[in-house]
Amino acid sequence: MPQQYILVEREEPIATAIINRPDKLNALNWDLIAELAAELEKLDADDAIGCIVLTGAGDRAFAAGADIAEMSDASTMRMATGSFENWDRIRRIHKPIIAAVGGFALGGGNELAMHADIIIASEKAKFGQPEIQLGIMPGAGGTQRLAHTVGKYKAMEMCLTGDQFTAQDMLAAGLVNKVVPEGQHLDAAKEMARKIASRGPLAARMTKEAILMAFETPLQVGLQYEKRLFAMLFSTEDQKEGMRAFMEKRKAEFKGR
Ligand code: CO8
Repeated sequence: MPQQYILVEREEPIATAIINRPDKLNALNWDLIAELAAELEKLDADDAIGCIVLTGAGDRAFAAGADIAEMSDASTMRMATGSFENWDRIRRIHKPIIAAVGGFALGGGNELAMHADIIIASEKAKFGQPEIQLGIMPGAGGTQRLAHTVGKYKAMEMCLTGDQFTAQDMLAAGLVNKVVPEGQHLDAAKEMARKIASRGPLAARMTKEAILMAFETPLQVGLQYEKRLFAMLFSTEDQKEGMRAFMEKRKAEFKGR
């Protein structure tokens, strides 16, 4: 597929994937999501990249939702089959993803931000699930991830009113990690990405896997899962290097092995 909607900027050991459809407030059409999944998978397989930043082009939007024009005449079967496969590919990315949100993150845009592992927002960012105003409801995980993240009551308010919420609201609700002044969200996300990328890549991958598992399992099962991943890390060179570096009072040099 020729690259059209997603720009990738590499600044090893991090990379930034930019949703590049600013004239439509980065509305997510099917081809765009397919391209995003493909680009993220390439970065996921790239040993030179330790953390991925995901952002939207322009200063108005991360993404203002799924493309309403494209969906308006869609059949039930079109929506039920195929349309979620590429979202699922994004869910399965192993490397940490930081969403840098500078403007609207609405509907599918908010759901995409919730496919990331950390969300950094500009004070101008606006979050919401406006689907109900279109006579539909969230379909790419919004009801579930919001209920897990902000709790039943805020999730109900967001999805039932369709209102927009400020970055400060979402910080208080636990959806956003950090709010920064207008225009600084990308730099702040990159700064955190560089920090994460400087840590052991295998440990980062397993940490992400273990935390996401907390949403899938009862506590005892999750604790067993964590213990296994924890023990597995003792078979890596990175663990030996990390602990040796601590004792030798120097910075560890991780190799992802
Ligand atoms: N889809 C398509 N086009 C859009 C979208 C969108 N979601 N959002 C904005 N645009 C377009 C506008 O049509 C407009 O295009 P044009 O200039 O050609 O007319 C351009 O972007 C600029 O937008 P506005 O002129 O509307 O800008 P405003 O500043 O007046 O308003 C808003 C900004 C408030 C963000 C407004 O654009 C808006 O309400 N957008 C729609 C928000 C929304 O309802 N999002 C939810 C969509 S439904 C959804 O996401 C379901 C997810 C299901 C996922 C599963 C899929 C398989």
